[in-house]
Amino acid sequence: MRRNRSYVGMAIAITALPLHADHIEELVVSARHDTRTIEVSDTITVSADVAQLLKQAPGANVNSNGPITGIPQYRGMYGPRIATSLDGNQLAPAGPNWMDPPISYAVSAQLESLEIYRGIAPVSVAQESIGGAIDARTRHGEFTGGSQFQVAGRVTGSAQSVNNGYQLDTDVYASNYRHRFKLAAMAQAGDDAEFPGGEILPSEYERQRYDLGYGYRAGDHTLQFNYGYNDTGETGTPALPMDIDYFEGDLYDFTYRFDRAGELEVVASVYGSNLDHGMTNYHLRQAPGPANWRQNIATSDNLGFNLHTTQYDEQGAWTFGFDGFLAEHDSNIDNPKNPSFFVVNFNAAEREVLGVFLERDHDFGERWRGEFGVRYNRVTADAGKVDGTPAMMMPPAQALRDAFNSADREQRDHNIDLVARGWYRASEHTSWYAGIARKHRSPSYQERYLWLPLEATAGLADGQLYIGDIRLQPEVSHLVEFGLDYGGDRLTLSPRLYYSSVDDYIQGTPLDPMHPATMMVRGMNNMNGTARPDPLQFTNVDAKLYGFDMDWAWRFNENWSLSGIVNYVRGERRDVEDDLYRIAPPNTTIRLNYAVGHWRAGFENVLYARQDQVSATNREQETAGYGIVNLDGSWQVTPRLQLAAGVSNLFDKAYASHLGGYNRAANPDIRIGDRLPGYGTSLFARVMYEF
Ligand SMILES: [Cu+2]
Repeated sequence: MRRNRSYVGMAIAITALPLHADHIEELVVSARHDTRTIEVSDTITVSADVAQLLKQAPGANVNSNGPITGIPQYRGMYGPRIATSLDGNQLAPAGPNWMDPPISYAVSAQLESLEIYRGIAPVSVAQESIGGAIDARTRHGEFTGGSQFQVAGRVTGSAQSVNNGYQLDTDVYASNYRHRFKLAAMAQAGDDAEFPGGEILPSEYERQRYDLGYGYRAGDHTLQFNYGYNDTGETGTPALPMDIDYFEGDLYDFTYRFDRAGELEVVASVYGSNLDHGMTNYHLRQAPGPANWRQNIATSDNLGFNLHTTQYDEQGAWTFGFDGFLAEHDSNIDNPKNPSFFVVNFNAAEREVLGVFLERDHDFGERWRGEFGVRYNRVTADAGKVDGTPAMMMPPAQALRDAFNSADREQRDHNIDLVARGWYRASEHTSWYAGIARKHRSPSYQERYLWLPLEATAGLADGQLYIGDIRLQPEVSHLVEFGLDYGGDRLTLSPRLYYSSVDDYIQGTPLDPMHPATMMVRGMNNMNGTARPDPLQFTNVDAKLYGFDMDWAWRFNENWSLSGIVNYVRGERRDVEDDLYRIAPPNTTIRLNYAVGHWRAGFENVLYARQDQVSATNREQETAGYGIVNLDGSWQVTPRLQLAAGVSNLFDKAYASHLGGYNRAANPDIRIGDRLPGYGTSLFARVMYEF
C-alpha cells in the first residue's frame, strides 16, 4: 500500500474550490488529517516574513521581534520547541536571540508548500518535536518525459505601502528526463513601517538570496544537490536590544533518494550551513553613550544527515531511520569605542543530537488506522571556557566566570519519545482521531551556557537578563489530543482538543539576592544609575499547556464560501501560581470568499481577545483585544499571468499584538518598554508570471 497520510481522502479546501487547477492552483490551505499545507504561491500576502503564513493554520502563530524574524509558535510552545525543517533539513540560527529563526531561511516565493504537522508530530519527521513540527518544501523543478530540455520558471514581484516594501523573485528551471537545473534569486527590502501614530523604529529590512540546484534521475534513483546563499543586510529588531547588521550564510544539501512507488523509499542526505552574523545597538537605532556601544559577532556551523527507509506492505508501512545534527556556536561582544572591552559570550557551544527511530503506519481493516512510533535521541552538549572585561573588573562577574570555567560543561541526555495515534472512520464524512505521546526537548545552548547575565535567550524578548544552568534536565511532555474531521458537501471542520503536561519545562526563575548574577546586575545599576530588574536563571519547572483549535469552511454555492480558524490555548505553571510567558490570546479569523470566472475576492476579519493571563515571573504586560479587517482579490489574467492586490488593516486600527514584544529603541512615537504596535493600513499588490 502506498503510504498516504490523508487515508480517507478527505482533502479539505478551506477557501473556495479550484477553478483551474491545471495551472496556478487556487487552493490556499489544503487540509489533511494530520497536516496543514499552506500552498504558498496561492496565498495573497506579501509579508517579507515567511513565518507570517503560519497564522493560516489552526494552532499556529508567530512571535515577532522584527520584520523578518518571526519565530513560530504552536499551541503555546515556540522557538526551539518547534522543529523546523527546510526540505527535511535542520538549521540552528546564528543569532543567539534568533534574529534568524530557521524558517527565515525559507524563501516564500520559491516554496512549494509550508507544511505544519497538526498536534503530535510523527517521530519520523523531526528529531525533537515537543511542540510540533513545520516543514518548508522548496520547488526544485520537475523531471520531464523526454530528452529535450524544457525551460520553465516564475517571476514574482510584490510591493506594499506600509513600509514601501518590495520583493522580487525569479526562478528558472531547465530539465529533461535525467537532469534538472535550478537558478533562483530573490531580493526584498523595506523602510520603517507605519502604524496609526507614527513609525516603528527601526523596522527597515533588506535581504537577498541566491539558489542553485541540480538533480539527476536514473530510474528509481534521484540525486539532488542544492546550494543557497543568504545575505541579510541592515534590519531592525525593535523588540530586542540590538539590530541586525548582517547575516551571511551558505546552505547546502546533498540527497540521494530511491523511490519504488508503493514498495520502498530510501532517503539519504547530508546537509549543512555556515552562518555569520553581526548585530549592534548603535547602527540602526539611537546609539547609547560611547561606553555602552555594543557589537555582537556570532556564528553557527551546522552539519546533519538523514538516513530514512520506508517499506510498504499490504497493511501499511514501516519507517526506520537514523539522523544526526550538530551545531556549534560562537558569540563575541565588543565595543568599537573601547577596544579593551570584550565578552566571550559563547565559546564553541556545541549541541549534537543523534537519533534512531522506528515507525509503523497500520490499517486495521476498513475503518481503523494507527501510527506508532518510538525514537531514541542522544543529545550531547559542551562549551569552551569564557572570559570578559566584566569578569576582570567585578568580583561577582569573576565568580560567574570561574564557576563556569571550572564546571564540567559536557552534558549528555538520553531521550526516548513515544507516539501512538489512531483514526476511526465512522462514516464517509466523519473521522475521529486520538493521539498520545511522550516527547522530549534537551536544553538549548543558551539555556545551558549563558554564563553572564544577558538577554541572549533565543528571542524571548521579555527584556529580562538571564543566566543559564549547565546541569538543566530535558523537558518531557506527556500529551493527549482528541478530535474530529468532518468533510461534508458544504461544511468541513476539524476541531482538536489537547492537553500537555510538561515536566522540567525550562523557564526563567528568580535567583537568590546573594547569587553573583544578582549582585552583578545590582552593582551595574549602582554604577550606571540604571534600574534593571534582578536577572532570571533558566530552571526546570513544571508546566501544562492545553486548549482547542479548529479550522472550518462552509460553502454556500459555486461562488460564495465562508471559512475560518478558532484558536484557544492556555499555558500555566504547575509548580507555582503563574501563567506562561508570551502565549497567543484566544483568536479567530473569519473569511468570506467570492469567486467567479477568473476573479476571486476575500474579506477577512481577524479578532484577538485580550491576554490577561500573563507571566508574573517574566514581568509580562497584558494586552488589550482588537479586531482588524483585511481585503484581497486576484485576477487570473491568462493561465500564466496572475495579478493580486489587497488592503491589510483596512480601517487603520491601532493595536498591539501580544506576541509582538516591547519597544527597545528610542522612538518619539513609542515609549521604551511599551508594546510594539501592529502595522497600519497597507495597500499591496503582486504580479506573478509563469513560463
Ligand atoms: Cu543578532
